[in-house]
Amino acid sequence: MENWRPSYRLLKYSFFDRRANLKFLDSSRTSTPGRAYNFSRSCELFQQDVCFQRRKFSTFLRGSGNGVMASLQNVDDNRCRIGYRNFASMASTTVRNPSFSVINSDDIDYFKKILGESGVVQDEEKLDDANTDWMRKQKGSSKLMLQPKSTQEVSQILDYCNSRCLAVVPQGGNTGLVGGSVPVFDEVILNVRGMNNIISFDKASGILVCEAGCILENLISYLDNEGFIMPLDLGAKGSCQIGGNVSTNAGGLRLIRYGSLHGSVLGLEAVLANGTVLDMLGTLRKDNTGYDLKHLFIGSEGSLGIVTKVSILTPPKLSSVNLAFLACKDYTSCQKLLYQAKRNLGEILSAFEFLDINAMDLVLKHLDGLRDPLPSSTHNFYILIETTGSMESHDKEKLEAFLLQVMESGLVTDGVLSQDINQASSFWRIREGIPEALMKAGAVYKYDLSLPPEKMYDLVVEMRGRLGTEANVVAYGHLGDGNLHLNISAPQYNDSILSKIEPFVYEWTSKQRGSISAEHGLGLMKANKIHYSKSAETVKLMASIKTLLDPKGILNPYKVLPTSLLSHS
Ligand code: FAD
Ligand code: 2HG
Ligand code: ZN
Repeated sequence: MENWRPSYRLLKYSFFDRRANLKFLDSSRTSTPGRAYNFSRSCELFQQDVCFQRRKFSTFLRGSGNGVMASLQNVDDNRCRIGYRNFASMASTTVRNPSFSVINSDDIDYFKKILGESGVVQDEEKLDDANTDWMRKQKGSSKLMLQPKSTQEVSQILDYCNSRCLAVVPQGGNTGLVGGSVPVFDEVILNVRGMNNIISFDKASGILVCEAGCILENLISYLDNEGFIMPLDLGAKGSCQIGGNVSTNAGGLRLIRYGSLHGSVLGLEAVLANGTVLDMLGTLRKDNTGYDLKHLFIGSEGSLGIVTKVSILTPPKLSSVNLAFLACKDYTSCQKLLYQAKRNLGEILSAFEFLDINAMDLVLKHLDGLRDPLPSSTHNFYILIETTGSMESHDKEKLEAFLLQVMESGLVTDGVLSQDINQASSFWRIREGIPEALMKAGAVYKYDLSLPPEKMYDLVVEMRGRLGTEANVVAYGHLGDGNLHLNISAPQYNDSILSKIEPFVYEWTSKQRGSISAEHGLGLMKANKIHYSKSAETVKLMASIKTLLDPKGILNPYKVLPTSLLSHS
């Protein structure tokens, strides 16, 4: 108990407090609710960092001859071969589907006719951004981005692309981490960012209906004013779109409390490859009339249709939020702590995140303005526990009793309770800043695994043994959901490191009947790895569904499924 700091008063960051604080931090934004009370400011810094990072990376990687970018070689007019160095899980070679047409001036004229000049983007700088993924591992060579403003326009675009056999990449905020949101070759980029209206919000039921291009953080702000929250929250909230979230079935920091989007999304509207609009935009909690087809579009990463509208159940905003930053000496203690937290905190537990010492060191080294919340000694593991409830005294009593118990039993060796909004924000920044810190550290091999929690850290230890001093193995993630983010950081990408990681990491995961993609999807990077987590029969059925809905394969080609299984390949 000696390390515990009783002087820290429990955090009571009511939503009023957060708004007030926000004004103080950034008067241009009036509300950024939920845990993300100060994200407006950090988000702006973050965006600048990313831009800077992009410039830095492109110079470094492209110029070094050691780059991860694809090099496109013309084979003939219609056929190109993309030659990837086999870095970080990408298909070693992907061949452009020769049945796809190449965009011509008649196509551009047609798109301008239906979308107007502003909906047809050919500007090089904008295209360069849209062609490059967040991790700067994939780069396409699209010459065209379309920005429709209505479902009807999306339908017209797809009808036309299908008849012309033009391949299309749906893109949202382009924050995906598996290379799914950018073209592989010259696919047309379709971004629904112009479709960003809230259609309705019913305060009685908490059901929000909105267009797919709404930025997640804007929805969070809107709902905060109405006394509600979004059931999902993630570090990329300032850029990602709800359509992208639904299409990836994004998990994030609240899944432990509110479940996956398969539960919260009540309905959606999607446009199929041939332009057919599927109206499945129900707002009912219960509807067992036939197959629930909306689920096909949740998590199919733009390979079956473009999501244009979403209906989502949002939980009420609760006034009492507490955040504890705790240290554990070993991984077994982290697991036991989770077990106890689920039992003792019960319905008020709203996040249970973990990071190991390597993740903590990386964040403190690469992100400005962050301090170790538990500086008195070093710790092997850190846990963030958030509680959210409706009665402050009750929540406080519960949390204090829980913390006393886990300190006394030795499960937790040190800890602080956030005492104000800024402190809570800096705790979250440590956890949410890890992907950004990894990008700053150099090359990163990223794995997003679902594993039995009791086995999870064995993989990390084995990986360290395999890699020795060649790379830094960093582990963190959504422990409460059994989701490990295993990141391997090195000064540069190289084949020796990769050969020690793969296929070992996939085989290990498969042996545990785990998933090789817990929440980020398969995209381009893992399309050919699906068999590690799904049976041959299941993958075959997926391929039949893809062929049924998109017979020419124009939607997000080369992604999600092995191309060899698709009849149009
Ligand atoms: P994009 O990246 O643009 O696209 C992702 C995929 O969806 C692509 O395959 C694309 O083709 C498809 N798509 C996009 N919009 C549509 C549409 N309207 N219709 C059909 N298909 C579409 N993910 C998590 O699950 N949990 C996290 O905690 C998390 N944290 C992150 C933190 C950081 C810092 C970053 C950079 C990423 C994080 N991600 C996380 C990954 C990413 O943010 C999510 O996958 C997010 O849902 C992607 O949304 P987006 O709008 O950026 O989509
Ligand atoms: C997170 O939880 C994201 O921070 C990103 O899902 C994970 O960078 C990663 O591996
Ligand atoms: Zn995550």
